[in-house]
Order: sequence, then C-alpha cells, then structure tokens
Amino acid sequence: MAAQVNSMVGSFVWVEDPEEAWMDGEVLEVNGEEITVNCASRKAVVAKASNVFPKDPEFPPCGVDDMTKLAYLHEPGVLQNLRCRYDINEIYTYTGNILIAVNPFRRLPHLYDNHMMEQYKGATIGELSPHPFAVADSAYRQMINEGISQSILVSGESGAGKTESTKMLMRYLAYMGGRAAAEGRSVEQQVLESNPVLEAFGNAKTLRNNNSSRFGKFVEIQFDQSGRISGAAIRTYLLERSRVCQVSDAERNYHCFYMLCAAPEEVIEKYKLGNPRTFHYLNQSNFYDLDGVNESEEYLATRRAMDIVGINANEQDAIFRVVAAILHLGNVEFAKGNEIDSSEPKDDKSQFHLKTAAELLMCNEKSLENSLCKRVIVTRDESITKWLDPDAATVNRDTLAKIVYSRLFDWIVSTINNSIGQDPNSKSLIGVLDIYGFESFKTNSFEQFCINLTNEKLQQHFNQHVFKAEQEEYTKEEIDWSYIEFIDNQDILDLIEKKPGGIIALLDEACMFPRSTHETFAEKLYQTFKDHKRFNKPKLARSDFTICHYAGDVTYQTEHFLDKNKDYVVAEHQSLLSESMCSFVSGLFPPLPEESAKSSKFSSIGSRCKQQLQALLETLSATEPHYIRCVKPNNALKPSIFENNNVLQQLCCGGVMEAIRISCAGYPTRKTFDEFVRRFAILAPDVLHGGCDEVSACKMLLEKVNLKGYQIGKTKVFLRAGQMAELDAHRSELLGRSASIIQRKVRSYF
Ligand code: AOV
Ligand code: MG
Repeated sequence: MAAQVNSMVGSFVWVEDPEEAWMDGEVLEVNGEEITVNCASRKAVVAKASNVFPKDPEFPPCGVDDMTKLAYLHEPGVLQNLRCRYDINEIYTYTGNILIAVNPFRRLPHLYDNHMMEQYKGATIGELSPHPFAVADSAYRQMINEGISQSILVSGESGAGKTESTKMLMRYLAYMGGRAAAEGRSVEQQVLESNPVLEAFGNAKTLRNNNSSRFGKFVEIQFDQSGRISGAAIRTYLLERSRVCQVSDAERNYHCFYMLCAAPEEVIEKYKLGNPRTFHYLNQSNFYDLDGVNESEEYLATRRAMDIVGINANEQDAIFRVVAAILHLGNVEFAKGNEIDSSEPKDDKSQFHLKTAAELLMCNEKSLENSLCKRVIVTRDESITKWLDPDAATVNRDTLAKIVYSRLFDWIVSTINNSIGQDPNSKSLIGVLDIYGFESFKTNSFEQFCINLTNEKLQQHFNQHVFKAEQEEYTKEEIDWSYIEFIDNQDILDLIEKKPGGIIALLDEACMFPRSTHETFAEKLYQTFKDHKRFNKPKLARSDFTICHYAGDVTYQTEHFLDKNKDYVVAEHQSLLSESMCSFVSGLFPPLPEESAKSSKFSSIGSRCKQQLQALLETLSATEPHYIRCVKPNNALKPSIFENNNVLQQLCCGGVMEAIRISCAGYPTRKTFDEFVRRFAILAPDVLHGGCDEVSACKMLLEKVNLKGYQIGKTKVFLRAGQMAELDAHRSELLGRSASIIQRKVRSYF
C-alpha cells in the first residue's frame, strides 16, 4: 500500500513503530521526505514520508462493521478499526465477504442465544452486525435458492477460535434445518453432539489453547429438497498420535484420560485406576487440572453425548476400558532380561500393570509381554525371533499405545457417521471446515510439516477464489482493471508434493530403503533442492531444512520424519489384538487381506495426508466458499489485550490484508445484465417497454439512478463497493410504495 500522504503541518497521521506497529500523532514539520510527528505516547518522531499514513479525522468512535467502508483503507486503519471494535466487544468485522473474528477470551452469551439466531434468520448480510450466524444464514439461503453446495472455511492459528466458531455455525445450521417436532435423537442433535464426543478424544490442553483440537475436521451437512438436514458426514484429518505417550510440560494428554480418572467409584475400581499423577502417560507433564472444568461431570456429559450420537452403553464401556488399558500399558517399564539384549517387565508394579492391561484388552498376558519384548524378523528363508532391549521394548510399548488410540478414535468417528447416516439423495450440502492453522515452533517435526502443507493447500484455494477468480473475471469481461500482485504459492506446493521428486516423494523413498537414516534423507533434500528458492539449508545444520512458506520460514528437524511417516501396525501387535476375546478390541484390528500381510509394503502418512487434502479440495471446489478468519489478539489467552503486531501478522498470514485491497480496489458486486434488469427494472419501468437490448437497458437504469464509477463488462454489470446498497435502497422504497407492504431496508453489498 503506497503511502497516500499529503502530510500537512497540523494534519493527523499514523507512523510506524517497532513495538506498537502504528502510532498516531500530529504532523509538526515537513522537510522534504522527512516528516516530524508529535505522538501522544512519545514526543516527536521523525519518519520517512513513505512510512506515514493519513488518519481519518472523522473515524467513527465505534469503528465500521466492514473494512471496505473505511475512508482510508490501510494497515493502521484496519488495525484501529479491529481494535476499537474489540474494546467494546464487537469481535466480528467483515472484509467484503470474509468474516474476521477476534477471540474475546470471555463468554459473551447474549451474542449466541436463540434470540440472536432468530434475528439472523433471513436477514441480509450487512443488515445486522457481522456474525458467524450471518455467514451460516447466507450459505443456507444460497444453497436453498440457487441449489449450489456451500462451504464455510474457518482458519486461524491455534487458540484463535476456529472450533468455537465452527460450533456456532453448526448450531445455526441445525436451527435452520432442524425438524420442529422433537423426535428423540434427531439428525441435527446428533450432528451437534458429535462435537463434545470428538473433543473428549481428540482435544487436549496445549501451551496455546486449553482446548486445542489435535485433528482437523470437515463436517458435511446434507439437506433434503425442503432444506431440512437429512444426513451428515464427518471427516477427520491426522490425529496427533504422539501425544498419547508423550506430553510436554504444562500441556496435557487427551481430555478423555483425565475424565476417566474422575469417573464414578465403581468404574475406577473396575479399571484399577486412580490419581492421574500415578500414570506415566499423564505425569510427564506436571499439569492436571483445567480451570473451571470438573472432570467427573465431563465424564458423565461425554457419556450422555455418546448416547445421543449412537454409541451404545456396551460400546462406551469398551471404549473407556481401552482408554484405561492404555494408561496401564504406559506404566509397564522394562529391565534387562536373562538373555543378552533382552528385556522383561521391570518389577512387580510393571507386572501388575501389564496384567491389568492384558485383562482390559482381553488378551493373553504372556502374549502381550512377548509382543512388547520380542520381534519376529522374517527373512527370505526363515523367521527369527529377536529380543528387544529395554529401550526398544519401551518404544515398542508406545507404538502399541498409539496405534490402539488412533484406531479407537477412527472407530468413534466412523460409528458416529454410521449412526447419523448419509442421505444418498441429498443434492446440496454445507461443509464446515475446522482445521489447525499454520504452525511454527522452536522445533518443528513431521506433524508441523503436514499441518503446514494443509495450510498451503487451503491458502491456495483462498488465493484462487479471492484473487485469481476476481482477476480472471475482470479479464474475461474485458473491463478496465489494473492488476494487483499477490503471492502465489504453487511453487511451495510443488516443492512438497510433486511426484516424483517432491519432499514427500523423497521421504517415501527413504522410508522404503532399509538403510536410510534421517541424515541420508536430509542430504538427499539438500542435493535435490539446492537451487530451489523456497528451500534452504540452514547454516550449521546437519539434518534440518527450511521451507519458505507463504506465512513465513519454518525450519524442520528431520530426526523423526522417517518413523513418523511410516504407517504400519507391528505384526505382533496386529496378531495379539485381532485375537482379543473382546469383539470390540479385535474389531479395531480386522485381519489384513492376504497379500498386504505378506508384502511389507508400507503406507505413508505423508502421501495419505496429500491424498486426503486432494479429496477435500475437490469437494471444496464444487462448493461456493465462505471464509471466516479467526484472530488471536494475545498469547496470554486473556480478555482485553490486543497486541497490534501479533494481530497484524495473523491478518497478513491469512491473506486478509491482500483481500481487503483487492476487494476495495475492484468491483465487489457483479450481476448479469439479465439478473440486473430483472432486479432493478422497477426503478425505471419504461426501459423495458422501449424494446431495447439488455445492455442498453442496464445503462439506462444506471443513468437514471445517477451511479458513477461502475463498469459494463461483456455479460455483467460491475458495481463498486456500496453501490448495490444504494440501488437496493431505491428498489425497496419503490416496492414498499407500490405494493404497500413494509419491506426491510436491504443493505446488501452482494
Ligand atoms: P482453535 O480451535 O482455533 O484452536 P478454540 O475455538 O478452541 O481455538 O478457542 C480457544 C478458546 O478461546 C476457547 O476455548 C474459548 O475459551 C475462547 N474462545 C474462542 N472463541 C470464543 C468466543 N466466540 N467467545 C468466547 N470465548 C471464545 V486449535 O484447535 O488449538 O488450532 O488446534
Ligand atoms: Mg480447535
């Protein structure tokens, strides 16, 4: 954004500031390219003219509900607007058709009650305050009126409020598409209650969010001809498995473990549980209690939600029995055994936990011990049983815990899906996507790599929709339009996904080659991409690599890439659990088809992630997208703190700044000549009787209402921001008069 400064002494401006991002003040002196500004907080600041922006002297004290209404659209103006709205709990703001949601970190119940939903029903976007209900309503009505499937994509960094926003969208859609008659377990109730169940097993406290979703989720809500919810499908992406047996300080394991430890007495006795502090999988971190959360109540609430989504009492018992077994498994420690490099349960305590885990999983205790301490190696001619040393046995134990938990999670998702049911006749659906935002930590492993790939893909979708589509439309219509540059990220996607030769392909290759190590893998990356402008080898690094993502550089540590990419069940674990006396447990490990059991062909998590994303994007591309960008105003997770630089960084990463520019610079409203004439003929009924063609009719209509600055394309009329509202206002007035019915004053921008 070029500074459009016409700084005169005495005018009010914004100046860049390293800490506050932008400070406002009054111009004291203009000296060629140097401007001296008197800032309220500090005294005089001398800045380059290009870093000084004009400040709107008539800025409304409560801000504007759509950025495109700002008199001066620039970075400091956008920030000022979000900030002053945030201060009065106006946490939602539009940017054209993107909804920006700033996390209030405090309950605002009045914003989301039934009365509010009633208000938004059928209201035009822009008529009421910005809100996720308005987005959901607009999606719902577009689906009904135009028969086009819709999607609402919610994004933002961890703790920004994606999951909370998603739940509101789902509540609104359930409200609109619900059946009035209470018929027990209705589809919409099941859809809503799937949230607490999935959160119990897939959410955990992290440093960034006390209720962080550790999986991605796409909920597809299907509707019948009459706009009633007729089915739903939940797709989940990449549950973080490592958390089951490895918890960093001040974080927690999945919520379900703590709930179970607070279950009613008889459950605790039956599963031989106790204080969470006594379990290795929980006590690696010294954090147990969440503020304001009563785990005993959560346990009961989760079971009630499970009832509703169609998981019966026996299945619930089995689920929690398996969760308990995982806790006991984690307490089995190993010591050196009698044979060289062998291992055995360390002491009586370990033996007790091993026995309990075996009981709970309903498998043979000795078989469980063997599956942890031994490994059968199949060579061309024979199979050899090899002992594992205590360290290897511990790793093996964790591998078992992780695969059991991840199968359990998948079982829950697929059971919910079966119980809700799909509507094969549904023609239109609304998909809601809640997926982890971009991650960049001190150390970044394979999980961050997959998460960031997901974000690159979605960013491209966003780019394509907002930017490419916009520009292509203007070009196609041959209307006057000077191109705005935006960052395309296809080159990053090629770097990661290209087949052959991309990072995932090279990783899969390394995984299939027995002698590879993370070092040989890194070396291969360095060689292959040494000239790639999105790839760097950090100085001094021996096995790290950096990708220049759209949202910034991230350096990945390759140490566990190979292991984490391999998705296979250890043969011993498979045979142990598929022979469990408990049909629930054996059902989690169905027998493998003949060939795949023999060939040790591995399946790659990276490639699966890529395929899942491909499928998701195919689904999305058949829908009309709506975007919600969630913003986290501070890292303390506290109300009333708004950190400018932090917010700005998120707006840039999410492409919001670019979208603002393009939406204002361009023509946010467009209608085909035919649509336009049909809608606005009432403004000048004589044009229709004149027998002229549609284009001339459009022009005449526009002249009649005296609009300026619009464009006539080849097939459509293009209007500047706000012009549609003007036209609609005229129209409503006339309609009101001629039909003598009171019309809502339409202020739609779209
Ligand atoms: P996330 O989904 O974006 O993070 P959440 O939706 O879980 O973030 O929000 C984090 C926390 O912020 C919630 O637990 C609430 O305490 C608070 N919060 C968010 N939105 C609102 C709101 N509209 N009103 C009140 N409080 C809110 V992650 O899943 O970590 O990427 O993996
Ligand atoms: Mg979440």
